[in-house]
Amino acid sequence: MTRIFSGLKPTGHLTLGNYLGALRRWAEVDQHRAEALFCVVDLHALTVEHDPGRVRRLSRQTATLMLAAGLDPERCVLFVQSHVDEHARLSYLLECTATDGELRRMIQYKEKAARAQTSGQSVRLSLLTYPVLMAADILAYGADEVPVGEDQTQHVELTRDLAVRFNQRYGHTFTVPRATRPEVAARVMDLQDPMSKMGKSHEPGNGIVYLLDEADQVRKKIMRAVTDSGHEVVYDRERAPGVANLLEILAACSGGNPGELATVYQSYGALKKDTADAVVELLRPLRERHAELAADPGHVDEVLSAGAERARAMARPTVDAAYAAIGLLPAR
Ligand code: AQP
Repeated sequence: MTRIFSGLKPTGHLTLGNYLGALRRWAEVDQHRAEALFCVVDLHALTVEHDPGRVRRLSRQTATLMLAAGLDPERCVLFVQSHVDEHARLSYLLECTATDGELRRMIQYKEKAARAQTSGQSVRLSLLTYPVLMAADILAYGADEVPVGEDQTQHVELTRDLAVRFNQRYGHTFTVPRATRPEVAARVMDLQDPMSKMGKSHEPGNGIVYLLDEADQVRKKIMRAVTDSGHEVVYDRERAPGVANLLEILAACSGGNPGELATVYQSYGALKKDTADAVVELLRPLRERHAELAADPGHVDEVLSAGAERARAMARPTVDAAYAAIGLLPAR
């Protein structure tokens, strides 16, 4: 059976981009067709300046939202990365497989390092090695597929390179995974700056729709979205990125096609109104279920504890095999 792995970083409140680009498909499709592991990748949240209490709160909130979105612990393994030591154990071996040059070429590293420097912060070494830990997350479980949004494709490519290199040098140990992407909304853009993606760790503002926003806030943000200088509703990511973003969001919510939807609208106002309605309706059940689950944090913790136990048992044989293959003396 196909095995899949994916995760969410607790670096901020989850956004509409995280939902449309990742979480919704995990819940609606992936957990039903494969042996699936979904993880709150909390170690990745430490690669940038962070508040310890906030990371802890966001980790539980992220797990709660994953359950609220429909991830079912009977169908998939849901857990927190730092609860399973195998991720960090394997990451070191992969650091001994990756090169400095290939990590410095990662686009996310360049963008986040530049952002840290602009705000006067030093760049943590873990920001550079982050894709190696991500490779360990995936390879430890022998995942065949990694469902991610567009921004993570380069990291999955690196994971493939490391797996192939390790296998060639030390003998076959890892499954070589591939990235899979949603057909629409693989990259939801910021509503106020449609040239940059809607990111959960970005400065909060009207450009970002959070999954836990009240319906009124969602409506206000979408109605205020930056559109383009013309009046015609066309689907053109290059020349009309603001309108294209709204069409993609609407298509993702309603199951339509952005190009075809463009022909339906005569004005930006009508497009915004329908998009706002569609997003509010999409998020309503998720917010309601989140409220129920958040009232019982003990239940969420039990799910995470059982998930970590299952994940550990799945990862350990592969990580032990990698330790042996690379030349380390087994502990007795
Ligand atoms: N704007 C987006 N559109 C579509 N998909 C998106 N994803 C993130 N933003 C968008 C997908 O959501 C998953 C979350 O991955 P992550 O938590 O590791 O964070 P990320 O990819 O770095 O995205 P964020 O939310 O922008 O986090 P920050 O701001 O901390 O960097 C991935 O599958 C991602 O593709």
